[in-house]
Amino acid sequence: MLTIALSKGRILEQTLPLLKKAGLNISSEELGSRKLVLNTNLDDVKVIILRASDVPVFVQHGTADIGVSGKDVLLEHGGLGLFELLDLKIAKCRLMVAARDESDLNQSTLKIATKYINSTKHYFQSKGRQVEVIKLSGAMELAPIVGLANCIVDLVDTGNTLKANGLTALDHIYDISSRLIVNSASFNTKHNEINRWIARIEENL
Ligand code: PRT
Ligand code: MG
Repeated sequence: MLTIALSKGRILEQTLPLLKKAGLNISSEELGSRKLVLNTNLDDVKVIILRASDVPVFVQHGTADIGVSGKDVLLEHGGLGLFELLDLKIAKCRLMVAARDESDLNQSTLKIATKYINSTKHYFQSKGRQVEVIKLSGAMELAPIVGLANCIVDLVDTGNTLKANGLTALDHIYDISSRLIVNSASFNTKHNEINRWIARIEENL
């Protein structure tokens, strides 16, 4: 039995075509249901649907053998107990620093609102900057507007969300794409099966 963890949203949407090309299908009835454990065309493969940030947690603990996670999520998770084996080059975006304008960054101690605590601390430490990081789980764009923070660190794709909230992307931290991750114990015990899937996915990327 092989369990694959995916998150609902763009990762599910963009991973399904890759799995299909590799020979794994999920029926539209399964996808349209509210089930969190989905059957596939293969008796020995199932797919579980999780919150994006929980995918590496399930893979770390071996509840899922394989998962697909954004590099943003993996940088926060830390990668314990799992291997990152393939860049699927889907769900691409950039992790950026954004503020109303450049002058908002001229603070001796910069207040930053983000859900990406580790990446943010690491980036500003490497720049030798003193920061206070405020952890939020969403609607980061609001923080500079209401004076909770001087700037934010968030994912940017088209830039429309920043623009709609009067913010500008100022510094680029990391190029993000989704990665195929594998539980390190599963990679040993199910080596042939997992390698076969990885090869099939890779040749269709
Ligand atoms: O459960 P949760 O809500 O936390 O996650 P989710 O439901 O969004 O999960 P899912 O499966 O959709 O995947 C999220 C992953 O997609 C992230 O971890 C990234 O790796 C990747 N990704 C790629 C993005 C974006 N692009 C993106 N633009 N995730 C989020 N956004 C958000 C961003 O946070 C901002 O609010 O979109 C907004 C910006 O978009 P633009 O186009 O206006 O710039
Ligand atoms: Mg979402």
